[in-house]
Amino acid sequence: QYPHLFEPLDLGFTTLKNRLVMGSMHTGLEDRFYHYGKLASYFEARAKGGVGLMITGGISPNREGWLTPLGGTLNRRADVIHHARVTRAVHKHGAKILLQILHSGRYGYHPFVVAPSPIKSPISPFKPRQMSLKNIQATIQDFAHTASLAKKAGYDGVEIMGSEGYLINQFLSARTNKRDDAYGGSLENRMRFAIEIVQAVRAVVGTDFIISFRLSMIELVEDGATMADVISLAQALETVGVTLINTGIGWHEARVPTIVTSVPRATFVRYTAAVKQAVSIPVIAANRINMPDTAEAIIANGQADMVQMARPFLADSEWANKAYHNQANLINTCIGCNQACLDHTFSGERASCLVNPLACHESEYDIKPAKKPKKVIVVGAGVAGLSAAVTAAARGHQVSLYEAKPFIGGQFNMAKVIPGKEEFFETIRYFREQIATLGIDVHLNTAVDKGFLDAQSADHIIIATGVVPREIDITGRQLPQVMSYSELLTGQKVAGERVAVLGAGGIGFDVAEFLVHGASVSNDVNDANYQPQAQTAQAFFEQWGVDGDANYQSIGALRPANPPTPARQVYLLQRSKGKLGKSLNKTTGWVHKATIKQAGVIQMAGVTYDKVTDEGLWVTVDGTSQLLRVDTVVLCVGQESVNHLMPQLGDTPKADYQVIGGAKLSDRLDAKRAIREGFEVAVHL
Ligand code: MDE
Ligand code: FAD
Ligand code: SF4
Repeated sequence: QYPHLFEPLDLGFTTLKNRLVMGSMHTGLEDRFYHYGKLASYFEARAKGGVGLMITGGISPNREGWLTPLGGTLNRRADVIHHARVTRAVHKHGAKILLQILHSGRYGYHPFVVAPSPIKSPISPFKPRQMSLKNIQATIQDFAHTASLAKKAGYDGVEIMGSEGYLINQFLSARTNKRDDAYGGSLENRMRFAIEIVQAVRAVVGTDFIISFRLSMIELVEDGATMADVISLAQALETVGVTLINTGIGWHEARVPTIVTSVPRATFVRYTAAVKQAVSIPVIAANRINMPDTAEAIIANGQADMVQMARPFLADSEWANKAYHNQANLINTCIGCNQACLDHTFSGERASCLVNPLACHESEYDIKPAKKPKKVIVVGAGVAGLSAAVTAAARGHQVSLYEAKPFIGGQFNMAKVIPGKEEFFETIRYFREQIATLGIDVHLNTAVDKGFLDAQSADHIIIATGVVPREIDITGRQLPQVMSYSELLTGQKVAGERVAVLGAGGIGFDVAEFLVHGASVSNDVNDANYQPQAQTAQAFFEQWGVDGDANYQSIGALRPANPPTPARQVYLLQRSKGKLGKSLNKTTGWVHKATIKQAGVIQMAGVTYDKVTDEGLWVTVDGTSQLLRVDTVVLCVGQESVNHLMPQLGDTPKADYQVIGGAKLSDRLDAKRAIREGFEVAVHL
């Protein structure tokens, strides 16, 4: 079904078995050599899963280029042996692998940072030292040295990280390069560092070694490149012997979302397509591509020669094999949440995946078929219960799943109706397909009670009954205009024109976005055939101020933003003092904060909620009582665990009981923990 994706690509001196590239992801395992066994298992799983070409996380050519203190390097012969474990594991399965060489420049989190000019980045506390000419030459040689060691370690090539605002990008851009020597000033001078690195690398690795260059197709920062600049660089790179041009989109400090879930699928491919027109070497498209239909269309339409996906291969190591065997419906789709991957990377934790807790822990869980299949009952088909049920059934246990509602998915059914979170639907689809494939015995519309469970002859009972919205004791709660987030997001109640949202955690922000967007909940929202409607690329460009012309002449591809007119006036309130949104996730929180700011949401902190009357909501702020004239109040004030099915002290249960997900603990609940707990309980049955 995906003929273009699985057509080999002949590079002259070597052939890639298909058009799928697993993009570079810093997992945290590459920084310590005692983790290279785990790193090899992680790559091997994806090579076995059918990916043609893989790229390692960024490895610095020297100490100055570290992302974090004592980051991974490949600059001593002694390092080669560790890297060779990775390349051997990948080659066993016919895949190829490139080492990414990444010098962080001013993005490094350590005191040795350097840059073309001594200008601090807005997202790093360290001011860089300006590189001297001698330092530049030495750094070029360090790239070449690392590339030569990469060849010795068995890599099929290297990728030179020239995008995302790292050192090479800092040289390329007038934003960060204020030099007046041969490496600054004109475009030709700013390109010199990149070109000399490629030349030096090519000189040491010979002609039969892949050099991929990750090129910033759009920078999305002030003083950034135009498409004409990008094409000039692409053509110069081709001339000096680059084999593949890979796509980078935006700098880390850009204030336009580039990979989060609310970015519509394949939005940025048009820019890669423009570069492809201008060069004759293969180009790779990237960013928010997560399913085979999208990937196939990119190649079939001639927009790129290969498609890079990074997080989708974390989410499902068998992605490529499933696509090849026409089983796209069984793919565990990356939902673009960043919660267990990029958020972990930016906070120094090992990466994993929200929908696949096995990712980057392949050698630490022993998922074997059960020696003696057991009878397992799972109560609750939210993501915790689904994860437990599917993992247990995959191991050969006999699983019965009971769900009170007429559909599976629990709270994910509310998440998926938030504008920009449509991908959450894919997780429900994945579990639905797994249930069918594994033959799990599902009982919908079945709220079980203690008596029912006591009467069963199960070995294990897993309680995954989740959470319900917390109530607060406020005068006026019984009024029809006061509703829980659950009543709003399931369509039981509809908001008016002026709305106060009480509580500014993740759900409060989501609800505020739902309200300003004017989203509604359709009748077919829980049908198996429901198809969520994501934002169009055009609307996304308007909202965030991006020049959608593939041959853009706007500097950095930025234009004045034109966000949509909000559908309602919304107040977002929190009881604690300080800025709203502190609990939001690291790499996505700023997108939510920016969205509600664009929509004119009035944010108030340090608020006491007094009462709701027909006039509106009475609050006290800084000791002063005031009336917010709203016609609707939505409560997003936390959640309570539903755990009454667990045995109490004095009970003598016949089965072994376990509790997971929201039912276990509602405090700081997220799907990452819920899915992991479901997985872990089932692995150990
Ligand atoms: P923050 O709280 O968002 O910002 C801090 C303050 O700075 C202000 N700010 C700015 N002001 C002016 N102009 C700007 N451009 C600008 N940018 C930020 C903010 O407003 C804020 O001020 P305040 O509002 O509080 O007054 O920043 P943070 O420091 O908490 O974190 C920032 C992040 C790095 C998380 C971030 O910005 C990130 O979310 N950006 C998007 C990243 C992204 O999605 N990139 C694309 C894909 S990732 C990729 O391709 C490569 C990833 C490299 C990884 S892995 C390497 C490869 O293998 C490297 C991991 C590095 C570990 C150290
Ligand atoms: P639930 O989802 O609550 O599922 C419990 C299930 O058990 C329900 O289907 C319920 O009907 C069933 N049940 C209860 N009692 C019984 C019974 N007696 N018999 C049978 N069945 C029963 N998390 C993230 O990580 N990232 C996000 O971006 C995110 N966004 C969210 C946005 C919104 C709007 C909401 C509401 C939640 C969001 N979450 C997010 C939270 C995430 O959805 C929850 O963490 C997760 O769903 C909890 O899973 P669970 O299985 O423990 O519980
Ligand atoms: Fe994708 Fe979220 Fe998994 Fe990261 S954690 S790979 S974004 S699903």
